[in-house]
Amino acid sequence: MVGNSVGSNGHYWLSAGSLSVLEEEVIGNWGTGTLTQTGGVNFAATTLYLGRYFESNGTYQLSGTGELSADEQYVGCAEGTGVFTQDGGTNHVGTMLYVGHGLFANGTYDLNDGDLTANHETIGNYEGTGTFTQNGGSNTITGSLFVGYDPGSSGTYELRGDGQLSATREYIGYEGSGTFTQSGGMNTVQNTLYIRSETTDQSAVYNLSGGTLSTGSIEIDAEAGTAAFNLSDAGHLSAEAIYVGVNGHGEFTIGSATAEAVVADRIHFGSDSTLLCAPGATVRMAGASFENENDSAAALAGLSELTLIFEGGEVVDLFEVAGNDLGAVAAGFVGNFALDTLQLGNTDAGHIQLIDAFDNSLTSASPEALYVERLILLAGAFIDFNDLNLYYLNGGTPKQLFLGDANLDGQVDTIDVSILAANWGQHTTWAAGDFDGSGIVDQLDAAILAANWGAATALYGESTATTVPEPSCCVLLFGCSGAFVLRCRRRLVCS
Ligand SMILES: [Ca+2]
Ligand SMILES: [Ca+2]
Ligand SMILES: [Ca+2]
Repeated sequence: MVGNSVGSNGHYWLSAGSLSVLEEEVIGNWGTGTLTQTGGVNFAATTLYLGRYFESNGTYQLSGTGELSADEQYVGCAEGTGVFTQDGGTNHVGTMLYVGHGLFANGTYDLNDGDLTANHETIGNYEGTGTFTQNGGSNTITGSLFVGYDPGSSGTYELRGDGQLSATREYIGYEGSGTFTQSGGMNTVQNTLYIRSETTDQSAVYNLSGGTLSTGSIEIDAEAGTAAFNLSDAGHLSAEAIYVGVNGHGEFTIGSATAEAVVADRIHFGSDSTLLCAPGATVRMAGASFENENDSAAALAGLSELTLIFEGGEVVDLFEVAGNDLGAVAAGFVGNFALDTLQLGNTDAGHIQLIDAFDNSLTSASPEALYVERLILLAGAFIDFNDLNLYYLNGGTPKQLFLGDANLDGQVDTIDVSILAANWGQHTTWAAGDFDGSGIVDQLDAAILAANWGAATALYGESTATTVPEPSCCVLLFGCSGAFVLRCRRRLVCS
């Protein structure tokens, strides 16, 4: 025991050899204690306390080649104050590390270099206040990290520099208040990152402005209070799935165009979700579906600034359409779940199927539609409309997208035929007539064009135009083989 009684002040230096304590090891019991370890081994068989009781102060300074291990560690316990500064060495916690445990307890852990391992870590516990600041080194948690989990507790984790953190699960908030601020380093969550608030006036927030967060799922929900994920600046998010506002209110914000987000399986906006985006905000959908159960276009207003890039290759990603199908009119692009930019293709091809699995626009009875300000179809682009409508602007008047409309002028006509003929047999894109994303312009594309021949964006008030009789050139194109197409192509080229 170092700093045992009230008013006492003790200091223990360990630079070599070993210190072995078979029962509790206490630095600052009722008084003030400091242990400075620059080398050697400190083994506490049961529990290490730093600042154990009322107004006690315990400080541990670990650096160099020092090795510390204890089954449990309390940094600030029961109205005490604990400070752990690790500039090197190894700290191994068998079961649980508590930083700020108990009412009026205050715990601080600064990890600047070296390694920390634990089964679980809780920052702010049992009405205590805990702060963990990681500027470097590694923090490896085989189980869970809790930041402000218990009622009345408050926890803060700051990850900066080149710090490495990993855990199976991470809980930001829950019944207390938790804030995770990452401006650098790497946070790897094997399973799920929970950002959750269950208590009024509490908050659970993850701010990612630099470094990388790599996680399985993220779940953002507040039954009461606030739950929010904020991505900005140089932050990089890589997630299997993101669930926003499924079991309570959840807020997802992309605050800068420079931030990166890649999703591998799905983004799901629940019935009580909010999306805010800065202009240019982008999410790369690497085989991910876009799911939406929200009936408030205003709550997902961020869609109007968002670019979604589908690049899942052969995977066909589902896209929930949510807009009231008003036809190809300007009003459809305002407050109607309209997306700023839909891009198909990037590092790999983009394939999507429109679906209408949820009734998002409650005032409309008809199937819903997708409105996008800007439509970009790169190599391999494929859209299965699934009998649903997609409208776009691309800087001009509202148009409906049809298969076969190579030049994106809102209608399938002889111009599209000539484009297709001019690119026959070529490896090329939608704009050159590859409507099925196969990478080559061939009979299948001609058949698609034929099937949509005469489709045209309806003028306001009209129903969508239907197929009109095919001209002779198209009969040749679609009814026959490539030989006829070539003939037709020559004719088009020469005429
Ligand atoms: Ca829908
Ligand atoms: Ca056209
Ligand atoms: Ca093709």
